[in-house]
Amino acid sequence: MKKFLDLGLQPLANSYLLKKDLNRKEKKFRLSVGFDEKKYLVSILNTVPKEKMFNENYPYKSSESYTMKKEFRKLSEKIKKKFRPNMVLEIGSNDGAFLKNFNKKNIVGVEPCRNLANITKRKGYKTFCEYWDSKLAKIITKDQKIDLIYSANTLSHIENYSEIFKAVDLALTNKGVLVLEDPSLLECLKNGAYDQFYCEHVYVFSAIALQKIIDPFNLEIFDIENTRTHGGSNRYFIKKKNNNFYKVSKNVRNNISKEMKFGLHKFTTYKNFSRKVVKSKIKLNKLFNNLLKKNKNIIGYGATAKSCTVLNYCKIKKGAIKYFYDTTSFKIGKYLPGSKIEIKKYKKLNKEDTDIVYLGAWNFKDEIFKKEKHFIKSGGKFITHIPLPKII
Ligand code: JHZ
Repeated sequence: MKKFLDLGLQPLANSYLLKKDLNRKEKKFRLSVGFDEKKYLVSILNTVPKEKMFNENYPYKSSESYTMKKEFRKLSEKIKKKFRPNMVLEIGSNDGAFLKNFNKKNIVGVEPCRNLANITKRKGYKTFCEYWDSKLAKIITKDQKIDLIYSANTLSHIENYSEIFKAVDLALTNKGVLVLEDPSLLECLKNGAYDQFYCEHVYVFSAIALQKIIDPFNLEIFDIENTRTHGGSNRYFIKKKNNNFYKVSKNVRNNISKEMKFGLHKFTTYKNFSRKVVKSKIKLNKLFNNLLKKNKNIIGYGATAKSCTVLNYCKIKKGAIKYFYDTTSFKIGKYLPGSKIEIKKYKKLNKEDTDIVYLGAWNFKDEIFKKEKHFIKSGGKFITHIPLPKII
């Protein structure tokens, strides 16, 4: 693994602080990112034990976003029509935003964060509050194997992907399909989205890397869809190699050639990216400093895990952002890790309260701009660092 990017000392991205803990020293780890030239795999170099991140205090809820709910609804309709699965399983079912589109008899969730698994259980969906592995796969499929396994924004969080694919092979019927969805490395590099790297994102995948890592598990990608969620993601459709029911689509070849053309197989591409990241940091600081000189009242919108990387890496001046607005119940009243900026319950933006808003949830820009059209009409502005720091 060759290191190409150093994002400094970082706290755990989703460890929001209570007011009483503000003076306590936070545990930090070095966030650096590397490239494996054999596997074409990009990953962070110091990993954090999963139990420290995915436990009963996990704050992120998929159901909080209109965009995600809409995407899950659309995808589940497509899955039902195209694959007609009798039994579906979701790895990392969070608070049930995807599960809820299926009949309770036909789907099962796996979610290690107890607070989230409990929400789904309360909705009446069978959910195993465990980490997905071969042992659990055997228990779940004792009587019936799975026709379709779905997992969004989860594989990139799991260091030991071998165990995941072993368990998938055990659980899936021979004609079964695995659908994986994660941020696209190509989009991440194109957008300068270095904030896709934080403790939870052990990997940011490309199609060329995923193809290599699933090969030893008798699995192959037969289709890829590019989606706009989370700043540009890939949805991979995967089957067992000896399943001739599905033909390999030309989308696979097209995605791979796009990635090779961009140079995702070459270390120099990543070194160039890291130079751009350093420039982005300098520019973002300049932008904040200029606004503060003009006494602008700046707040943040969307206290994302990604914001943790940006605020701590760029060392944004204390007090530069007065507070963040967020809709997530688990985050409200707490403080962002590292920067210790307060998170307040979301209120519609108003020019009287703020001049300019830092877009922490830049990946939901369209949804947010629609919601805040009055603020925008009245001259309200946003700061974004994607693809480069600027005011919009
Ligand atoms: P969002 C999390 O990352 C963590 P984050 C995790 N590691 C991951 O991979 C992705 O999710 C999938 C708020 N918001 O989705 C809600 C508003 O307040 O970009 C969320 O706190 N108002 C699992 O945290 C945050 O922004 C709004 O109108 O980087 C969005 O977080 C909208 C749209 C969002 O993920």
